[in-house]
Amino acid sequence: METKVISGVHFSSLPASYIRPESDRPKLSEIEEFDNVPVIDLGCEDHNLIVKQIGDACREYGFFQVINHGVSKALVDNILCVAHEFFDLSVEEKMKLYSDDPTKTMRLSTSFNVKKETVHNWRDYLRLHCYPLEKYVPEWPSNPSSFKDVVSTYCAEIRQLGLRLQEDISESLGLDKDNLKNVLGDQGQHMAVNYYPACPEPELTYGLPAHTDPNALTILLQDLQVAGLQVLKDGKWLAIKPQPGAFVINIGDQLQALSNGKYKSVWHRAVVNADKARLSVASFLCPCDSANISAPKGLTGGEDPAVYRDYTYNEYYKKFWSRNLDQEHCLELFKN
Ligand SMILES: O=C(O)CCC(=O)C(=O)O
Repeated sequence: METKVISGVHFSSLPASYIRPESDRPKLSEIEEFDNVPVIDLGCEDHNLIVKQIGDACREYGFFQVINHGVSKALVDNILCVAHEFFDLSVEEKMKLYSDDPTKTMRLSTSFNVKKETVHNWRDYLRLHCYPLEKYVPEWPSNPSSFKDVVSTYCAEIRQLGLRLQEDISESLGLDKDNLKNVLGDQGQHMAVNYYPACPEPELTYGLPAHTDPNALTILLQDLQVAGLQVLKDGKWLAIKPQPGAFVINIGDQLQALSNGKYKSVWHRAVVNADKARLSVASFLCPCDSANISAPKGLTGGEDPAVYRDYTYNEYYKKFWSRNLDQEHCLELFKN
């Protein structure tokens, strides 16, 4: 029972299987807010300025926020609304979609990788493959009835935003704008709709423990009402306050590798709270399985030898899911 969904179930105390050892707790009262998170205005007419700001943010932080990104407020409101409706369904209804098999292209699950982990995380999540839409939308939930329509429109717009950002990131590395996109191939797109119920003892557990994202680029939409995302900066965990109209953009492991370690795939985690459920929608752009991840020539050589060996994304992804989330950075296993 402890490996099944937690949303819609009443808990008066935290079950033992979620309690972290004392040395590995979020220390919520000590966390400061990150008040100079780069916010990049993608509507700015000065393209060179955008590219420079993105390069600075990727080098210094591995993440940034974007505004004026072209995804309408109505669509953002709609996806948050339909996601809340989904998690408000009865446990019986949600359990029809439950699976703990990470190879499934559509599943509702809980925690992170329940078969591998020793301590669970206070999260349920709906994981969807989203590209190409016509292949995957038919298997998505049909309850709530607007789910497929709203989520597929959102996915298409987020994909355009992600590809545009990859062009800017490519330019910021001094590469041709299509360079990274060409290496990444016909990219897959996955979504995790994360739901973190109010937690009876938030000091003792995580929604998601510290991890980096195994893909290329992540676009995160945070519930405006409830904070929970934290990133590691200079050895300190800092809270990212949700900002109206913004997406949080994370550099994933593959962009760290392709940039030859110049850009950082940032460690981040989600914490929970006692009062309110929190929701986030993470969209992941993933290299195609056969993409050969090898830093471009312009970024290696001389004083900058290749930090990582060449590998295919398929090899990396299998390795990532065969491990527990809060182990060492998976990229460490691919170092030269
Ligand atoms: O909920 C969040 O803020 C973080 C989500 C996340 O890191 C993930 O889905 O990989």
